[in-house]
Amino acid sequence: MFSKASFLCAFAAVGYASPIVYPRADDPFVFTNSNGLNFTQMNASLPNVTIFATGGTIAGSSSSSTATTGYTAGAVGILTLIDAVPEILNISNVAGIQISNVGSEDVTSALLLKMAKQINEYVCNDPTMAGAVVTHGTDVLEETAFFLDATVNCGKPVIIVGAMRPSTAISADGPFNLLEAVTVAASPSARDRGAMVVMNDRIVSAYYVTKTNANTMDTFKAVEMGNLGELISNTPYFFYPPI
Ligand code: DAS
Repeated sequence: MFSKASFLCAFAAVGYASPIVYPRADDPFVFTNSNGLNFTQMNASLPNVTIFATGGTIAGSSSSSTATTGYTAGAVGILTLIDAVPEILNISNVAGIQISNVGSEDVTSALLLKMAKQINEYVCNDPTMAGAVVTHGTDVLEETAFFLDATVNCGKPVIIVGAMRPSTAISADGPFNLLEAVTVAASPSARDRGAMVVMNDRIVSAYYVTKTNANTMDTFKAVEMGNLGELISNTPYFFYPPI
């Protein structure tokens, strides 16, 4: 594990073009950092992001590709979510932590505290980490986002993301949402803005965000100035500077 990492670091250090590695076949991890987080690649020229997976529809599964209700939430693991979006590895080195795999109706206070504690420990306190992504069920996503906004003690982006269609649906929104979430978490322009919800091309303040519709993909909205920006072709554009 470390030998591959050393190889990649040495490769980068001598100034070759940055290696992009897709270690899909037998060994999904190429690098373990000092906190014990396993990364699916380590490209020295890219920022590092940790994805905390908690479950929800983004990790949901159904026997029907057209079912957007009645599926099992929290059925698919974090590595499968990452594997579905190899484009993530052009943006960031990602480490995945499976913190739970439940529908968000089963997110407890203990689980919330665990999320905040781990994000503070593994992301805020680690100078090599750019930001955090939390994959989450949408039903209480805004409550978790608000909680993390209040309890994560650093200016690094904390992005909460979910999906309205399970991973098995035609045009599942989870993979693109996850790519956008990692992109914002890795972006310096996202610093010092508190926690944010990134879904359906929108970047929304955790303080203001609300789920407005039980079924549609454009459900997360905000009043007043809570709509912070949007992504176009996976590039984040913020409407205002951070304050
Ligand atoms: N039951 C929902 C949840 O986990 C499904 C979803 O993610 O939208 O919140």
